[in-house]
Amino acid sequence: MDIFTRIKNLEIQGAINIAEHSLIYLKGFAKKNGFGHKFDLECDRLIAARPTGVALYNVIRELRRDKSFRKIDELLNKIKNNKEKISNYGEKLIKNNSTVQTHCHSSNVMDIIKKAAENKKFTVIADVTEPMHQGIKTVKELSEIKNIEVILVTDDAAGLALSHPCISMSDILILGADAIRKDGIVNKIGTYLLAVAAKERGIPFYIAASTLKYDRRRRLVIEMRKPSEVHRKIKGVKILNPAFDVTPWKFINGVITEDGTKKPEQVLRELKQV
Ligand code: RUB
Repeated sequence: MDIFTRIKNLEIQGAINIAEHSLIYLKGFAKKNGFGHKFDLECDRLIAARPTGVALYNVIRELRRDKSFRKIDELLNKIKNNKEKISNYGEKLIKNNSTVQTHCHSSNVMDIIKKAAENKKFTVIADVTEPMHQGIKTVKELSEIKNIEVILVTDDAAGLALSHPCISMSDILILGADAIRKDGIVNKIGTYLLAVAAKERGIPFYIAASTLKYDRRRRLVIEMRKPSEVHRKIKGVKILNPAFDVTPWKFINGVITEDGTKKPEQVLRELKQV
């Protein structure tokens, strides 16, 4: 199966994984075909496969300024080092005996949780994440880690974890991001609802994402996925299946980046710089 299909069908999922796999693919492509016109077309096809994923767009833009194997390796190293730094900063936010809540599957969040579990015991609540159930990937991966109690809930129950101890009250939410924009954080559908509920309960809401996800593009394209992921056809009903939503900054306490945890004002200032 080609990489475009693997991105589309979520076999390769998560913004930073998509950027990483794409770079590895482009390295192989350039070895066979060089860095000419065909290479440019391949870059365009990759960007179109995940329009919301700005890390993919940003690394390809940087690569196009210096089309070389050296640049590809430099970008791959940057992705790896950023992940490591984010996990070191993020793990400090997780306290011993606390409860962390997340949504979907973010490799940055997973790294933070795994790092924190090296010397702390805590609970992680994850929701299923309808309609494609990436939350299952999250809990399966976490079930292998000692020191963590893992709880899976439905998306509809996720709000209860913020308001009632029958699940285990969340102390903090940490989610990933596909894009960091002036208007807010773009992430898996459902993020916005969780952020609103967290604000209402006064529970800190953090995003873990590298500055490679700064999105200065004017237009935001929200990917509409297949209606069949939601339900089979119902006569007279239009089924919409947006894959991402936008959470405004007022709901976000901070962004855990490779440079440390930044307040929204700082991120907004940096987004203005080119
Ligand atoms: C995944 C998702 C993740 C972000 C960040 O959606 O929304 O939270 O992509 O992930 P999908 P990461 O499963 O549709 O790709 O931290 O790994 O970049």
